[in-house]
Amino acid sequence: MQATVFAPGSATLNNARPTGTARFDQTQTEKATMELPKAKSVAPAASMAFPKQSDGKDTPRGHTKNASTTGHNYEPIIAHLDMDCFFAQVEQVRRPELAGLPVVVGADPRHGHGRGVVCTANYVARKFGIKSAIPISQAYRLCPDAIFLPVDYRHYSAVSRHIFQIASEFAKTEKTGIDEGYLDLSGTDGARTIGTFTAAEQTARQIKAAILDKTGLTCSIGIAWNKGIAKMAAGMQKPNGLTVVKQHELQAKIWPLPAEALMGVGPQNKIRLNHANITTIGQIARSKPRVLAELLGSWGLSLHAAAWGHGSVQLGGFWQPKSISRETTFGTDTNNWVDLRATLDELCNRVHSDAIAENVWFKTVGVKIRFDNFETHTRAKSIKTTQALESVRTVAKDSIWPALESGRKVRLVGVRLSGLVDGSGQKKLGEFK
Ligand code: DCP
Ligand code: MG
Repeated sequence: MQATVFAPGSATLNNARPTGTARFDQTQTEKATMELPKAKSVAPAASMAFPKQSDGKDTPRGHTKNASTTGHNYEPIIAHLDMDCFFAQVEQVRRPELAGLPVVVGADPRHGHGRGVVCTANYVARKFGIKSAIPISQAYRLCPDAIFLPVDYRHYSAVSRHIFQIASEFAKTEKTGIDEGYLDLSGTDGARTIGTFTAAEQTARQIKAAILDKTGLTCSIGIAWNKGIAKMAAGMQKPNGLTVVKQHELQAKIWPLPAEALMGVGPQNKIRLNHANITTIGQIARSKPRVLAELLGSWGLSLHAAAWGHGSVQLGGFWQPKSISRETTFGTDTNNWVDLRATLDELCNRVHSDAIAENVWFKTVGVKIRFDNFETHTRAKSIKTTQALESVRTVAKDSIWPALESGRKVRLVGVRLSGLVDGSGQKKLGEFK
């Protein structure tokens, strides 16, 4: 089988968002990005659930052995839901003929010479070593026979909204990303008392079944006593998993995991911890808080608490992206103003469509330009909060023009909308300051 690249003519692609001029698709790679709000801190906060400790000496300094400080008379039970290989799976649903084939969603590989990255790959493609964020050219080398598809962010957003609408019929939800969020499966004081892990597991099964029934998509759900542990649990049995971790299983199921599996341990912290011979969550838990503080500052103390199973149980409001951006890498670096202008207009159209799809208004329009030597400039301008395409185009053009005057060759241009305001219930311009 030859590599199939953006295969035309299928019902699927008819549903896809318009991809602009033929030239754009054939010669350029595009990346759509949504910046998520920062992950909530795992530091001990007003609302915490404390695990039961097996003995007093294991209780970390400064923490009590009380079950809950939420003020409710039930134990918090939190689930984390994460869709399986989300973009790829959505594509497979609308193109059933892809079943069983390796599918990669991301930039155009252009027979191994494409210049963007992989957004995601289905589990068949992952067996070849393809994963999110690797260069598309590398993905092509790993599996030239894979089906490579462009990103249809608008469609994935619509499916995402549908999924959380379904989930919210069962429980309070907090969407934290396009394909993930938390559910509160705790007991309630009212008629719909749940309250046990067994009941929570049943509800999670019903949610998984409803999502599958209504969208054809599978997800993985983790259930635990706080958000951080629930998120780890969700990742333990992917795809289509349902994993319950109870307080008494902290040491058996969570402590053996690598340090970086703990929310808040990023690449830098991982390196620092590894240098101190701390490689597992259990080793973080067993480390002296003073040692962690010396290594990572006050964040070390937060990680120590998290490793002992302390974490937030409070669900926040609805997820809203902080910014929406689109950028294009030219197939060949160019200083042709007509090409640059056409691409910029196309990016404005797309980023604007994304904002409409997300139902957000925006206050700031930014542009990004990368020259052939990788020198990168960004510029942003704030305007009156709006949803107008014309404003995006005008500000983008005015902002990028000074950088183009030099006549230097350009590798990449991008447009970004930020200062986003939820549009639901806010129909009149005058309502925005
Ligand atoms: N995504 C992206 N670029 C990345 C990572 C992710 O565009 N570097 C997009 C594509 C994913 C979606 O976000 O489908 C959700 O991200 P996840 O990390 O949840 O990854 P998947 O859902 O694809 O796979 P998994 O089954 O591991 O959750
Ligand atoms: Mg996912």
